[in-house]
Amino acid sequence: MSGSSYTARNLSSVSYKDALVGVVSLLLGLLVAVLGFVALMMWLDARNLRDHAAHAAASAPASSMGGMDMSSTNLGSLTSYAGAAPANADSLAAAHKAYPATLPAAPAGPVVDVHLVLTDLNIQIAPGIKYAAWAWAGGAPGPIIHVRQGQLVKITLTNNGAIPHSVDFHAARIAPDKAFGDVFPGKSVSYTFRANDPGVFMYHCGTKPVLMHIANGMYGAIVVEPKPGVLPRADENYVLVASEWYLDSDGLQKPAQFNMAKAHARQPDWMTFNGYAGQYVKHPLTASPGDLVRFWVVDAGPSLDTDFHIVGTILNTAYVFGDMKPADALHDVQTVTVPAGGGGVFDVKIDQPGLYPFVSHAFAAVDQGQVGLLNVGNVKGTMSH
Ligand SMILES: [Cu+2]
Repeated sequence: MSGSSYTARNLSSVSYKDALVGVVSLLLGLLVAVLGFVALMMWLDARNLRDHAAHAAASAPASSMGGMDMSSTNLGSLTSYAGAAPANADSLAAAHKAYPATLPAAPAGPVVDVHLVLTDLNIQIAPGIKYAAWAWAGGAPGPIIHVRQGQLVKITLTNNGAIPHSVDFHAARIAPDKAFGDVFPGKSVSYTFRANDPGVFMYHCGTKPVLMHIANGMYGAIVVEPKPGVLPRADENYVLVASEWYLDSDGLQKPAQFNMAKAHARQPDWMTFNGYAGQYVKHPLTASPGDLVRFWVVDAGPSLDTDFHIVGTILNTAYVFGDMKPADALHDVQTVTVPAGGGGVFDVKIDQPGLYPFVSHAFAAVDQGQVGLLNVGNVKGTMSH
C-alpha cells in the first residue's frame, strides 16, 4: 500500500513538473508563432512591393511603343474626344460595311479547328475615326466562333504583331499558364479544350498589360451551343460584343492610339457593339414579326459593364451570365447586366413591326456609340435613341 502511495506522490510531483514544462513550452510556442506571423507579414509586404515593381517594369516598355500614353497620373486634364466627326460622317457611316452579327453555323464533326491571327492594323471605330489597333486579321472584334457543346476545340494562334500576344478562352477549363502563354512575333501556338460548358464566352489576349491589349481590340466571342432540344429554336441569332475605346487624339487626321490614363479612369471616348459606333443604326439587324430573336452578348470591356435593353419590348427569356440551364433563366425582364468579361443570352419575340433600338441602358454608353436597331418587319425610316 505504502509503495503504491509513494508512487502516487511521485506521480503527482512528476505531473506538476510536466505541467510547468507544458506551460513554458506553450509560451515558447506562442512566441514562435507570433514571430513567425510577423516574419510572414514582412515577407508578404516585400513580395507585394516586388510585384508592383515587376508590374511597373512590364508596363514600362509599352510607354515607348509608338508614343503610347501610359501615364496614369494627371487625371484632371483628360481630354475627351467623344463624338468627334468629320463633315461627311453620315455618308461614311452609310458606306461602312457593318460587322456581320449573324451567328455563323457551327461546324459538324467531333473537332473544330479555329485559326486565329493577331496583327497590328489601322481600323475605324466610328465614322471617320481611325485607330491604330492591335487586333485580329479582320479587325476588332475577332471572328465569331460557333461550336456545339461537347466538341473538341483546337485553337491555333499565329502572332503577326510586333510584340508578344496570347489568347485566353473563357469557355475553356485548362491550365492558363500552359495554354494562355505569350506567343512571340512570327510564332504560332496550339491547344485544345472540350467545349463542355454551353453559353457565350469572351476570348481575348491575356498578355500584360491586359487592359491595354484588350482595349486595343484583342477580343472576341465564342458561342457554345447547348445540346439539341435544350433551347427553343431561334429564327434569328445575333452576336454582339460590347467594348470601350480610349483615345489619345480624335483620330480624324491620323489614327488615334491607346490612352492608359483614360483607361485607368474608365473614361472611354467611344463605346461600341462589334467594334464600330452605331453601325447597326445605319445597317439595322432584321427580324420578322413574331420571330424568336436570340442575342448572344459578350461584354469585352475592358472595364465597363453593359446593361442590355431593347427599347419598346421586354426580354422574354434572359440566360443571365450565359447560364444556359432553362430552369435558371429569368423571364420578362427589362434590362440585364452583362459584366465586363462575361456574357448573356436574351430571347425576344416582337409582334409589332417597327424599329427597336438595342442599347446599354447605362446611357452615357449610348451617346458614345453603344446603340443599334432591330428592324422588325422591314419598316422604312430610321431612329436614333
Ligand atoms: Cu495582345
